[in-house]
Amino acid sequence: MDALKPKVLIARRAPAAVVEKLSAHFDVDAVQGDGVLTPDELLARLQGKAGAYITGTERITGELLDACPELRAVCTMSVGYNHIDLAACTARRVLVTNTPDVLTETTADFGFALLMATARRMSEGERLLRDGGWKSWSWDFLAGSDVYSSTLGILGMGRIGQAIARRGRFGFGMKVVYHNRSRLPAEAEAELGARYLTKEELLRQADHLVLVLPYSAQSHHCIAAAEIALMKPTATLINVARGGIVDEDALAAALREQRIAAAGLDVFEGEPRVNPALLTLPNVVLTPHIASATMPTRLAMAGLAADNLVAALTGATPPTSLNPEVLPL
Ligand code: 8YV
Repeated sequence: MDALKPKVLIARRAPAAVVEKLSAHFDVDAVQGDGVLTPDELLARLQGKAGAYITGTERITGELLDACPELRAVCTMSVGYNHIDLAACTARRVLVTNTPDVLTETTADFGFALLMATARRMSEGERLLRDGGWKSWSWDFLAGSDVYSSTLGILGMGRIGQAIARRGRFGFGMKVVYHNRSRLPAEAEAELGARYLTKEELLRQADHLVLVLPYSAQSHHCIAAAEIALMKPTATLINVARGGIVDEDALAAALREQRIAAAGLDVFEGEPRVNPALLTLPNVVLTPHIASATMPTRLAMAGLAADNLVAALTGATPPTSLNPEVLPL
């Protein structure tokens, strides 16, 4: 304990280097173990804290902020910040940071890997082999869909979307089409060879549709029954963004009736719970929210979140603030 140092909470088990770095500046209360604090536990642990080092599992609401008036900075080790009420933070002069850029390429690698695994039925094939179901060969045995030279659709053309587009265009000769809230500048479209479409046209044209858009009230269930109905029966749907973007019941029904060919999902509406309807389907590849999970990337994310917190509470400019209008302490 150091009465002079500001107090901060590390809300999840973090790399030793992060605890060390933060301990050099702050009086650190570090949660041990991998359990997630309940909202009440989080509120209790945040009492008297000036800073919170969190991940995507801790919800920061206006109500919580009102109950933690000393809180000045919330730094999340994630690029997504749908778990933080940014407007409520800004209104209360609480600085908020996230961890963009450092995970872009790693997440794009995984998005593409999930696309490949889904289109080429890799999980289905492995399950069949392990279960002793590989007895012979037939011309259409586990025949999937082509990735090379097909049409890659990207919904949400931010940093990660563009990194996936590059993989598709330059690595696999794919035609890239996209939809985004705002259209990319002409030079960026030319560099990626990407064509802007309406959301409806994107759904109609994509052979493989990758979801990489931020989650918000506006994007909640933006892929539901009506949208899936526009997709090709041979199409695959890949989600590496947030589970709530897809209506999972509608998706499960479409996969069951083979109205689309397959889906690859790294994110789910009720994580870590997975909709039971998805678990029984052969034509869906399911992974436990690991798109950014390489050791170098996770360490980079953790380090950036720590740098942000140090800056926010020591009067420096945090590298990746989400509300730069809130000045550091
Ligand atoms: C993280 C993510 O694994 O950065 C994000 O937004 O979804 C993932 O990279 C997770 O949210 C950890 O906080």
